[in-house]
Amino acid sequence: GDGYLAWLQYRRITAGTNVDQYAAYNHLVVTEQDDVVIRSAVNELTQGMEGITGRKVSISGKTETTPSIIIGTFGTGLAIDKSFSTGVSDAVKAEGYALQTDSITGNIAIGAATPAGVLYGVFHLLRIMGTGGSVHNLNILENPVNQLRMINQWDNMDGSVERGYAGKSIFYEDNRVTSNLQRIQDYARLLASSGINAIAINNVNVHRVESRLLTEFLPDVAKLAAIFRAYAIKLFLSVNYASTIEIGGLSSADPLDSDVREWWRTAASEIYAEIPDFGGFLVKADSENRPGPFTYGRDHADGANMLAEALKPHGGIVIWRCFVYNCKQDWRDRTTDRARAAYDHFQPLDGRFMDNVILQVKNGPIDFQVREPVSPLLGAMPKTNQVIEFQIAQEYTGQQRHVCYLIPQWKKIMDFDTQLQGEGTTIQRIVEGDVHGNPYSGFAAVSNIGNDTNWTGHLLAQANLYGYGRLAWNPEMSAEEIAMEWITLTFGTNELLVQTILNILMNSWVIYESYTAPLGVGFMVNPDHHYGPNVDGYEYSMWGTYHFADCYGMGVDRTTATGTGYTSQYARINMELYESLESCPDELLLFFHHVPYNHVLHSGKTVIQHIYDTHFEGAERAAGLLDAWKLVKGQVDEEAYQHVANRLAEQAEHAKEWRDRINTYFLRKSGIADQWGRTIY
Ligand code: BDP
Repeated sequence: GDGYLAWLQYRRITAGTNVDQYAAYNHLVVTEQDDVVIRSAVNELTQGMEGITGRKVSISGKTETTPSIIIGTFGTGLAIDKSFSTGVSDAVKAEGYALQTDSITGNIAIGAATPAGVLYGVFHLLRIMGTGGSVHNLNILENPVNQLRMINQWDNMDGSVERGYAGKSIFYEDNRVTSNLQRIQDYARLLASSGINAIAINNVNVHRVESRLLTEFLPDVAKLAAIFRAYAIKLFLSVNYASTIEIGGLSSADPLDSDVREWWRTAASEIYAEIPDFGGFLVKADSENRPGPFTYGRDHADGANMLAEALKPHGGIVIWRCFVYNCKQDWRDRTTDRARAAYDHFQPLDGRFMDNVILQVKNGPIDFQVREPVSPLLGAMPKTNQVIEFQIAQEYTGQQRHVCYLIPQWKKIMDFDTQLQGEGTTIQRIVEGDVHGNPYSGFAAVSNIGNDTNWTGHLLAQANLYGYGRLAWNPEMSAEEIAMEWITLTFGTNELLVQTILNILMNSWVIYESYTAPLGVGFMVNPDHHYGPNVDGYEYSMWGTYHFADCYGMGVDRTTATGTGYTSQYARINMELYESLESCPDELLLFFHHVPYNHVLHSGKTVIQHIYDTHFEGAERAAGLLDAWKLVKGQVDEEAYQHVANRLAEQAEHAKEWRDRINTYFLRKSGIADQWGRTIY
C-alpha cells in the first residue's frame, strides 16, 4: 500500500510450505514482565504472530501448552533457563540472543543476556516467518558484530531536514518537539528491527533553537528518550560547541576555561537527572563555519575532552566528527587539498582523546560521493575510538528520486584492505574494533527518513535504511542477501517481483555512477542543493571540490611525487597502488591523477571515450529499469506500482539530462569526437 509499514508488514501468510508450522504457535511464555524492552518484544511478537497466522496469541508466565514460544533473559525463570545449555547462554553476549526449537516439545525459545537481546531475537524470529522460512530445528546464536550502530538525524526544529528527501521532520515542527509521538515510536520499531541501538535526534549543524534542547526543551527530549529506550535505542543530542555563548550567557567557549567547563558539567548533570541513560553528545566543530576550539588556539582534543569530562561521571560519550576542512579555499591554490584535511587535522592527535571520546569519520575523504577511495584516517589512530560514518540519505546519489541501493558501495568500503597492520587489516575489522581493541567502535549514518508516508520518499530507498542496520549488525551479510530479506519482508514472495526488484537494486549504484561524475572525480552537481548535473558548479568556488578539466585533460593530481601528497596518508602498499598510473584502479583514476583525455584506461578505452560510453549506456540502463518495472504491473499493489513507476520515469529523464550535459561539456572541452559518432548536443 502506502509503504508506511515498510518491512514490518506482518501480512497474513497463506501460501508456502511453512505456513502450517507458524499457526501452531499461539501461546507465548514470558518469564519477566516488568521491563520496557521486554514489553516491546512481547507486543511485537504478538502483533507479528497474529498478523502472520491470523490467530490470537495468549501470554502467560509458564509453559501451559506446547508448542509455545518462550522468551526472556537468562536467569529469570525456569522456562527460559531450561531451554538453553550453559554453553549457549555463556556464548550470548550483551545484545546477542539464542533462538532454538526444542525437537521434542516443538517449543521455540529466545534467550538473551539483556532485554535488548530478547527484542533482537524476536525480530529475528519474525523475519524468518515474514520471509516464509521454517521454524523447525532452529539453532541460532547471534551477537552483533559492531557495538555502536547509530543513526544521525539531520533534523532542524523548524521542521526542515538538512539533506532530507522525504518530506519534513518527524521530530519537530514550528520550533517545538512534535506531539505526534506515535510516528516516532513507529520509527523506533523500524530501527530496532534492523538492529540500530543509538540515535542523535538533531542536525549536526545546531542552531540557537536546537541548543535549547539541552535546557528548556529537556522535558521533551526526555519523552523522546523514553520512546527510544523501550526499543533499546540510546538517545544522543547534537550540540553546538559554543553553547556556553549561544545559550549559557558566558562570553567564551574556550575548552580550558574553568567557567566553560563548569557550565558543561552542570548541563550534563541536568540532562542525566532527566535521562539517566542518555547517550551523550555528537559534535561538528570547526567545520563549515561551525564554532570550535580553534577560536581559542586549542585543538580538537581539547574541545572533545572538555565535553567528555562533563559526561564521564554519568557514563556518557562524546562523538566528535572528523569532517573538518578549510571551506574557504582559493581554487587557484593547488597546494591545499580537501581530501587531506581529516587526516592532517586528526591523525597527529592520536592518544590525546579521553576514552569516552569517539571520532566519527566519513567513509571517504571528501563527502559521500558516488565513488571515493576509503578515508585513510580510518584505522590510522590506534589509540583512539573511531566509528565510520555513512550517508543513507542520498544527497549525492540521486536524492531518493533516483534509485541507488547503497549497500554494495558500503560493502566495498568494508572489504578495503588498509594494510595498516599487514595484509587483512580491512576496514571491517577496524570498524568492529578487532584491530586496535579500543573500548568503542562501530557504525554511524545519516538517516534518509522524513514525514512522507512511506518514510523515505522513494519506496525503494527503504532498502538503504534497512540494509544499513543489518550491515551494522553483521557486515558479513552480502548486499544481495540483505536486499532479498528486505524485498521479501516488504513485498512478499512473488518470484517475478522479487527478481525484478533485486535486479533493480543490485544494478542501481553502478548505473547511477555511469551517467553522473566519471572515474572517481566527484561532484559536478548544482551548488547548494546538489541535485542534477553542473560540471563547473563548484569548480571556481571555495569548497575544495575540483576536477581541473581544461582542453588537455582532467582529474586531481593527489600523488606524492607531483601532486598534493594525499596518497602518502595510506599504508605504503596502498600509497604505491594509487600513486602509479599503471596500478591505480580505473574507477578512481581521476580522484588521484590528472590525465589527458586520450589516456588509455585498463579497460582499453581512452578517458574521453569512457565518459561518452558510460553516459550513453548509463542513461539507457536507467530507462531499462523502468521497462523492467513495467513487467510487474499487476503483481504488486497499484499504489506502490505507480509510485515506483513515476520515480523511475523521472530518473530515466534526468539520466538523459546528465548524459547530455556531461558529454557535451567534455566534447567541447576536449574537441575529441565520439568514436561511434553518436549525437552529442
Ligand atoms: C555535507 C552536507 C552538509 C552537511 C555536511 C556535514 O552537504 O549539509 O552539513 O556534509 O556532514 O555533505 O556536516
